[in-house]
Amino acid sequence: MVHDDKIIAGSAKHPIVVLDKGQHYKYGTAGFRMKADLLEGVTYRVGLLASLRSRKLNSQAIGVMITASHNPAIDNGVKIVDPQGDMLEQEWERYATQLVNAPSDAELAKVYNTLATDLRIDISAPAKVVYGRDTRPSGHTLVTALASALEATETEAADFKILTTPQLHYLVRATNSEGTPLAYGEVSEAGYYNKLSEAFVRCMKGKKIEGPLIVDCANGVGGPKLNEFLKYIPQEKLPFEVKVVNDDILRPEVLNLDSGADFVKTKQRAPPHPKPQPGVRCCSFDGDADRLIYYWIDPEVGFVMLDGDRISSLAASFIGDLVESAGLKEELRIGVVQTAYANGASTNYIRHHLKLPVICTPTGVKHLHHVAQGFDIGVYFEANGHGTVLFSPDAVTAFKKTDPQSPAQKDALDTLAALSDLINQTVGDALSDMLMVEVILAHKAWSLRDWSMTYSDLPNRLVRVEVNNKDVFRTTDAERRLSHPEGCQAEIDSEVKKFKDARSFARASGTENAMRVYAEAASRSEANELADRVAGIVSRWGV
Ligand code: 16G
Ligand code: MG
Repeated sequence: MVHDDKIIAGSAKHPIVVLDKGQHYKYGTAGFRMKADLLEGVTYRVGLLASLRSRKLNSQAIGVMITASHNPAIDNGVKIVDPQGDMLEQEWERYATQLVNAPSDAELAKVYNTLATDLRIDISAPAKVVYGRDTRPSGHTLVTALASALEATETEAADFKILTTPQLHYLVRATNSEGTPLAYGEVSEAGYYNKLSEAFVRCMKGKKIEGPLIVDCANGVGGPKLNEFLKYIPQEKLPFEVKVVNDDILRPEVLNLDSGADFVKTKQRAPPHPKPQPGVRCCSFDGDADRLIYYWIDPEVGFVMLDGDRISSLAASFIGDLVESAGLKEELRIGVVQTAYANGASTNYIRHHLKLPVICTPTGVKHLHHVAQGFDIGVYFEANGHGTVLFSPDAVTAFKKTDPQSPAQKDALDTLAALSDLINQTVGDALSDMLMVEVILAHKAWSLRDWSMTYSDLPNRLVRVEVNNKDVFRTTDAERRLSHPEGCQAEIDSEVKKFKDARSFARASGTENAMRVYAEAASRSEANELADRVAGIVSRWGV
């Protein structure tokens, strides 16, 4: 077939590492992610798939991002981004897995051709792939392998070099919408900064906010990108000082080390360096800047964290009020999407206080994103700080076309329109989310303490349980219950009943070989006790 010889020759230059018997590569929730030295051949093959996907979708540009997010520096990862900037369609994860596991160069060409035939893809049609990578040194080799696959398949390539993950998602959407009425923004990194800074200034409306903001960038790609972004905001329009810390990208070994959103969320404490001053507003990005967590050191109670659930309820409350002031409450449906990990207190607050519908989905951004698209305004966040707010085309039109009857209504409509430009519409974006939070705090004249007072989190605990075979565990009801092994859930239920305001669930991790158990209850000791008991049940059933 058309590309066979070139594909085979390229694959020989970027060979796949054959895994031990019984093991295979799998396109998971975060694409392929593992030790970087296993990824050269994988990335080459992902390039082949991206070219097929572009050809399948009328030659629209497909994105490829090379990053391992919050993982240690020796890891890397590669994932595919669909034309609108969302995650690869689930059906295609299977094809990625098939292509990557082809045992030889010749087999690879065969799988490629079979996919092209079965999916009715015209492999002589034009194809385009845009790509970027984070700051990991291994990214060089992987980008070379990717470029080689694009060359072998005669695919037009746009290398955007070092980027945050959400910037790459932005660029994919911007590329495909260029010149259309739905143009998303200029197709360049500068275009991304221009869009955000302009929208931020429109949202802020000259409002002030007390005190500096410390941003921990996990020594990842977010550091240089945030520093770059700050140059785009006129000094007098930035109503607070931003201090960027942990932005050392020259020493790869410090990437995600004792810093970043994942560290803060899982360890439930502030990064040790630089030591945060009591009372100062702080936030952390993760290694590829698609997660955000806020926190501060309270002089009385110590560390206080404001995670994805808090950002979600803050955004839902602010946007809900604006929609009401804009006179669009009857017209636009607002909803919040969470996973089973969302603290029960946040779900209660959103349902009963904000009076907004809440939908629970399985873990993984693609699930939340998809459900959020069903609303006119869909707020979705995972507790770990990944999330965004999606505005439907109808909502954006209503913000722009509604004729205001009062200055207050005009003000609300303008702020909503500006927010829809500020908030990344493709994927969770730490930089854009941080600007959104700052806008909301400025409008409400809130400190982090004010924000934290909206509700009290239920004490909770998350444990990781090693089992022999996590595949025997299957979930239902958005991962809140186990359907298999039969009988296991009944045991969990009978433990949960013994505790006040308690909830617990177990699910197999999608990113490592382990089970995760979450428990929450009225007191810390009860949450701990319940988590231990459920972990015990899971470990007995997992042998
Ligand atoms: C991936 C997901 C993240 C999820 C995490 C759960 C994306 C882009 N990332 O990192 O959303 O929270 O997996 O990990 O979807 P787990 O399955 O190991 O608990
Ligand atoms: Mg990340």
